Parts: sequence; structure tokens; C-alpha cells
Amino acid sequence: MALTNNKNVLAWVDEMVALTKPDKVVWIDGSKEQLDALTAEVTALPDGDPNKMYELNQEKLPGCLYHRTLPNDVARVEDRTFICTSTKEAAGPTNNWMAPDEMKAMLTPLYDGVMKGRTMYVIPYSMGPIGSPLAKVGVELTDSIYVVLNMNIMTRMGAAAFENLGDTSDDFVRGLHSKADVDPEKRYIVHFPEENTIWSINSAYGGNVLLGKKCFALRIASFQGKNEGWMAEHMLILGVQKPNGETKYITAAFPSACGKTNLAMLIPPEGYQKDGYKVFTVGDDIAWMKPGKDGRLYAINPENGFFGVAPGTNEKSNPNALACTRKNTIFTNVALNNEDNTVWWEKLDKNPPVDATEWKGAKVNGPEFIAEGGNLAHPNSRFTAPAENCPCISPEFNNPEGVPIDAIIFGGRRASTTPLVYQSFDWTHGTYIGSAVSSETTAAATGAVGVLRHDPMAMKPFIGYNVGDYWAHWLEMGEKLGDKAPKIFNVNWFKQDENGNFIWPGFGDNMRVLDWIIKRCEGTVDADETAIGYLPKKGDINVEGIEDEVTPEIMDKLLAVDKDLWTKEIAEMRRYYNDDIAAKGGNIPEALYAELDKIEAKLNK
Ligand code: GTP
Ligand code: SPV
Ligand code: MN
Repeated sequence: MALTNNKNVLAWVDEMVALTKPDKVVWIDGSKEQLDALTAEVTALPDGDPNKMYELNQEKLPGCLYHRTLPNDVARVEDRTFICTSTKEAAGPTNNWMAPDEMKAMLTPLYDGVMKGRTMYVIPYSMGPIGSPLAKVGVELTDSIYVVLNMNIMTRMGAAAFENLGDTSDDFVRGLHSKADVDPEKRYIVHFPEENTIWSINSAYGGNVLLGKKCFALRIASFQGKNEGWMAEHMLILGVQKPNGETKYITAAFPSACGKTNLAMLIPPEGYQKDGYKVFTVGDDIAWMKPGKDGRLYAINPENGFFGVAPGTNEKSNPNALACTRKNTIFTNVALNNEDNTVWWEKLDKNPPVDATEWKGAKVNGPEFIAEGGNLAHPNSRFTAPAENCPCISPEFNNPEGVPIDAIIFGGRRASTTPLVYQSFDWTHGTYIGSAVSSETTAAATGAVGVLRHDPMAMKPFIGYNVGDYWAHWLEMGEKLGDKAPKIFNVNWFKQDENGNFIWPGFGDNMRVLDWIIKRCEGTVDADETAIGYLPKKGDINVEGIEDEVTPEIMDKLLAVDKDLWTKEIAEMRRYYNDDIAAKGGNIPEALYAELDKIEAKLNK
């Protein structure tokens, strides 16, 4: 039964049913009975069925399920992701583009009758707390139960999402997904920002198919934000509660698999805990931000769960993330421990299961398999965990108004050049720093791993329009916020020594850097002015308890601004602006070129 009288929703669903021709249409109301029935259906499938999900040990992992996607379908596919605006210029140099009519003409035959013999699930969902002035409604049509069960964790899914839409509103995002034959040659992740529409076909993996996430909450939402005066960013949101009870909120943009979930759930070092510091998680991947009535910038997390990288998550690196995954969680492409029907991934512990099933489905001897160089879990294997499981979830998580932001942090994986932390001179310089984010690539997208690539604001794969206009939008927001704008910083947890070892301990110890950042926001600590920004003065990053690891000599290395490396960095930025952006149709704001000139002049002084 349709869950809404909204005529636009009903007309669009009818149209997509006529196109894809499912045997049956099921509206997802979000009730436990319905979800239990779908879980029973998908776990009853025979072994070897690509849609099969497995129930895990219900004593150790109550409510948890396991799934393997096809080996050709384990990450986002950026080369098959399109922004179809009416002009190529509107999509800009960082996106693949095709004219909307041409794209629809190409995809329509692929969708024609694709759901014959299948059921279409109609998923209503809200990105953001239902009823929040910052929230938005989406509807995803899919032929995948795996998608329904994941969307139930990642969004506020079900009948309630329609509550605020009314009968005539057209303000909802239309998402059409079919796994089709999961054919990588016919896989397309396509956005029509001018029509609030997403078409995804031939994938059944995470970011390609959970359309509320990257497709809506970043690509479509960034386009909406530009037109409506707000921002959609690839950022975690955290709160640091100080000993006096006051909480400071910080957002941070790092490229995929560069530490957002980890920082969002950070546990402060012992000394900080003793002093009374606490960290709360508001979000781990996406922030929607808008100026509030008081003129400050407010952020909500549009999601309702975490789609986190499993490998590397353990009791030491991120106990909060691990705790999130102990119930009602879906694991994708990790390994199975057949000894007790639980899950395992690299660095979970030092005991890979002897009786294991690796992520492609082969039964193996875990320790032997690893000794031969195999990965038991895929490097981009993930957990889908409800936010409510998080031991440090912020009491403001469901606040419809969001939280006021004091600081914005950019960062990436940089083996050299970039210091542990520095602060921008102002918002415009901070926008330049965001535009200059680059990072060594990870397994979160298909392609080579470990190659340095530009990833402005950690948004390169997610900006739903022209990157030059996106930077202009950042500058406009800064002007609107004026002296109430958050301060902007850059961090690098990944600096290495000559042997390729990380020289900063990272994880919980990143609190020491947040501490400096907060003090800078409050104006209670001085800084050294350098060509690239404000750096911590000697001794101002607290190393109490890690003095053996982070000696004064190492701290000097962490905070070094090497003139030669930075001269190269600036030359590369000029090349990037000119050749990769401006020459390819990106309108770079003059103010950003001016920042480049200023830094260059200071370096040469
Ligand atoms: P997406 O979900 O893809 O957007 O990733 P993310 O940015 O949330 O990254 P996540 O926190 O899952 O971390 C990815 C990888 O970075 C994991 O293997 C972590 O162990 C590693 N990592 C995170 N924080 C740190 C850190 O402070 N230092 C070091 N050395 N590694 C880190
Ligand atoms: C990322 O790649 O940044 C993710 C995972 O958060 S996905 O949902 O696949 O985009
Ligand atoms: Mn992400």
C-alpha cells in the first residue's frame, strides 16, 4: 500500500514501475515485522546466491548480518559516476558529464524490464532528524533487500519520513536503483541535480547503492546547498566537552579512508580524561551546515548510522567504533570466523581464525592465508552500524537545529611536506587550504592505492557541480558568516620517517591537536606565523605521557615547514589550478589565486 498521498511521489513511482516492470511493489513502512520478514527471506537464500545474507552468532552479535558483494563490486566507481547537468560547464572539470537526455536514452534500455521476476521496494527516508529545518526527504526504489536493510540503519527510514512532505510538495530526491546483473561494464552511478534525481544500475555495493549517502547527501545536496545558501560537506562532526562542562563542536574533512570515523569517536588520552575532557560523536562522514539565527554556522549529521571501514578497527585504535558493531550491524566483505560464526578483519586482533572464510567466499586457514600475503577481509570492507549503538553518541545527535561549529579541519594522507597542524590566517586562506587538500589514495575507490591526488575539501568525487563555483560558494559563506565564521585548520596524522613509519601516534592522541585547535579558537594560546599559516609554538602541543615516542626532535619534524618542499607544493598548486581546473572549465575565484601569490611571496622572502 502506498504510504503517501503525495501526487508527485505516486506519479514518479508509477512511471518507474512502468519502466522497470517489477512483479510486485512493496512500500517500506519501516516496521519491525516487515524488516524481520525481509531478513528471513534474504537469509533463507541458498549459499552461492549473490543476494544471500547470513545470520551471525546471535549470542555474541545479536541482530547482526553478514554479506559478500561480488569481487568486481567492492568500492565506489568514480570513473562511472556522472553529473548530468544541462551544460557540461555546470558539472565542471572534476566530474564526468553527459547531457541528461543522452544519458537517459542510454540508460532507459538498461532499466526497461530490469525488475521482471523481482520485487521493487519503495523506501521513504529522511536525511536529518525528521522535521528538522535542515532535513530533506528522499525516496529510493530498489530491487535489493540488502539495500533496504542498510538504508534502515543509515537513514530515518519508513512512513514517518513522508510526514513533512505533504500532498503536493516536489521537494524530495528521486533515487532509482537496480542491481540488474551487477555487470561492471554496464555500471552507472548517475545524478541529475537539476531534477533531484539519481539513477544507479549494476552495482550492489555501499556508496554506489545506498543512495541517501554520497549520491544524495553530498552530490545532490551540494548542488541544493549552493542554490539555497547552505553547505553539504564530507565531514565528521564531533563535540569536545571541556572540564568546565562547555562543549566545542568541530567538523573535519578528510578524504575517504583517511580517519573521519576514527577522529569522530576519539577517546582522549588518560591525562585528558583525568582532567575531565570528553569527546562526543555527532557524525562520522557527512555534515550539512547552515547559518543559524545567531549568525553562527550550525551542522547536522544527515545520516542515522555509520558505514565504517572495518580493517584497522580494534579495541585499541577505536573501541567506540568496535562497540557500535556488536549488535544490529551488517558486515560487508569482512571475513567469517567459522569457529563461532563471528566476523574477523585485518588488525581486529592478532588471532586470525584458523577456520576462516575470506571475503570472496573461499574457506581458508586464516594464518596461512595471511602469511601468503592474502587479505582475509577486503581492505574496503565495511560495517553498517546504528548511531544509537555508539557509546559516545552526542546528546545533540537528534537536535533538529544542529550544533554550532567553532572549527573546521582539513586533512589528508601526506608522507611529507604537510605539518601535523596549522591554522589559516582567515576564512579566505582557509578556503584556499581546503582547495589544496591532496592525499595518497586508498582502497575506498577503485584504482591504484598510494598515489598522491588532489582532493579539494575531500569532496573531489562528491561535488555535484562546477568545482570553481563550489569554491566561490565557500567564499560567499565566509562573507555571510563574517567574524562568526569557524576558524579553519589543516592536520596531517600520516607524516612518515625515512623507513615509512608514521611518526605521530594518531588515534586518541589526536586529542592533543584538538586541544591546541580549541585554544586557538578561544584565543588562549599564541602561535608562530609562517608562510603557510599559524603553527604551534614549541611546547604548545601537549605530549605528556608520550614523551618517549614524540621526542622534541620528532615534534620538530612534525611541525617543520620545509621551504623547498613548500615551494614545490605551491608550484604544483599553481599547475593544478591552471591545468586541471581553469583550462578545463573551472572558474577559479580571483581571491584563491591571490592566496597562492601571497604564500609564494612569503616563502621567497
Ligand atoms: P570513509 O568512511 O571512507 O569516508 O573513511 P574515514 O575517513 O571515516 O576513515 P576511517 O576513520 O575509517 O580510517 C581509515 C583508515 O585510517 C583506518 O585503517 C584507520 O586505522 C586509519 N587511521 C585513522 N586515524 C588514524 C590516525 O590518526 N593515524 C593513523 N596512522 N591511521 C589512522
Ligand atoms: C567513502 O568512500 O568516503 C565512504 C564509503 O564513506 S562509501 O559509502 O562507499 O562512499
Ligand atoms: Mn566517506
